[in-house]
Amino acid sequence: MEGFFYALAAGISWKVGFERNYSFKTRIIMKDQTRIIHSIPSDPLTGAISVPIYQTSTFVQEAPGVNKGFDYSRTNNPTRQVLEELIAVLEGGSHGFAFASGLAAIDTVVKSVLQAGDEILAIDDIYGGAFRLFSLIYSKFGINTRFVDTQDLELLEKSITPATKLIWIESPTNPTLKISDIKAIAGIAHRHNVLLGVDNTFATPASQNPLALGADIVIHSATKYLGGHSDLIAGLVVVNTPELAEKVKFAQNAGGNILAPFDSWLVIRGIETLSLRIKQHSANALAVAQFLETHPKVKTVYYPGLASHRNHAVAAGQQRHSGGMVSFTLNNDTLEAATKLVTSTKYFKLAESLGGIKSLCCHPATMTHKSVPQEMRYNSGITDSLIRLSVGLEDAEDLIADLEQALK
Ligand code: P1T
Repeated sequence: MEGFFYALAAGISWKVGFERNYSFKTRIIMKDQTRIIHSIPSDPLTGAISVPIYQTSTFVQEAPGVNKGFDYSRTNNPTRQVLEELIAVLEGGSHGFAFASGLAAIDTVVKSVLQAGDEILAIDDIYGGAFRLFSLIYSKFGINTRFVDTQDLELLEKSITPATKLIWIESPTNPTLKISDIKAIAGIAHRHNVLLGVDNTFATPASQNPLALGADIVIHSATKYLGGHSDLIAGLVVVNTPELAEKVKFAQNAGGNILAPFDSWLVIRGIETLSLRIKQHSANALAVAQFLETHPKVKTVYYPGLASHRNHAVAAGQQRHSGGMVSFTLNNDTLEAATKLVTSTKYFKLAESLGGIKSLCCHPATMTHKSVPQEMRYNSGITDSLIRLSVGLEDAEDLIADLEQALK
């Protein structure tokens, strides 16, 4: 994918003395992988090609308030700053922020922009942990959430009330891969003076840039594709106005849910290969989805790259790759049949999480989405036999053979 890009404007702001310098914006054209790799700066002090890990809690000051741009690592840390500037560049936003987990990122956004009496309108098919946070925690503080199918734009607009201050979507969703029209929803949100937040975890910035489609806030569980190797927990937020950035920065520092220097470094390293991995995850997932679609024991396959997907055209319009996640149900729509399958695969390891090199499978009804009430689960398509695959980077033929033997 070729795109315009403001040359390293944020990416190499990490200069001697760590001053921020956004003054040299040059509009050049780069392809995705070049853009990603060269948004990661080498160390201006030593020339180290790998970003140094500043494993320090505090920074020596010359006099009170006179420092090199850093005073305490909760407030800011040079390694975390590189990651924050990097994700801002990749998402085309003005400011990025790194957190201890994806849920910490969502939590900080909500605390930044909402207050008691406000309401969130969230997509009905949503990661179980986000559902739990929205419905069981914020309700204690006077912030209510209603869940609607945001694929239906008319329904979404009708559901907005004067209290609605934030529309929250995932696209694709976890786990039934629903696709919402981000541009259209941004239009609706802004007509009603509501912010739009997009959880871009499944698509990643290598495939989709919600801010360019009109969203106000993007979050990531960087635990997944950005980290890419199933070896860390992290979350990221990107906004594109100084006003929102100030609010998120304040809440990040006040709440202290920050990402540690070593984990920031791991995410940076993961991002180096993001574009390459997303291409291969997508190619493998398409092959797996096409195989499942023709299998007699499979009832429905959910994958945005299939022409049979309800919003295949919308996905093609806003994503550059279809992604590595595939979900499917069985004709024998029972917990027993699903359990048998997810315990019979050899390469698809049964585990929560997704987005790593190794393929994973998961049974949302009893694992990641256990906290979603059964009726809501059924309504959003999470039936008893729904199985979610995080298609990894093994050879697609082996993954298909693995599913074939497990389906037997
Ligand atoms: O696990 P954490 O880094 O806190 O991220 C939470 C989160 C947020 N958004 C989406 C779309 C997610 O999928 C997740 C985490 N999901 C899993 C752990 C899972 O297996 O689905």
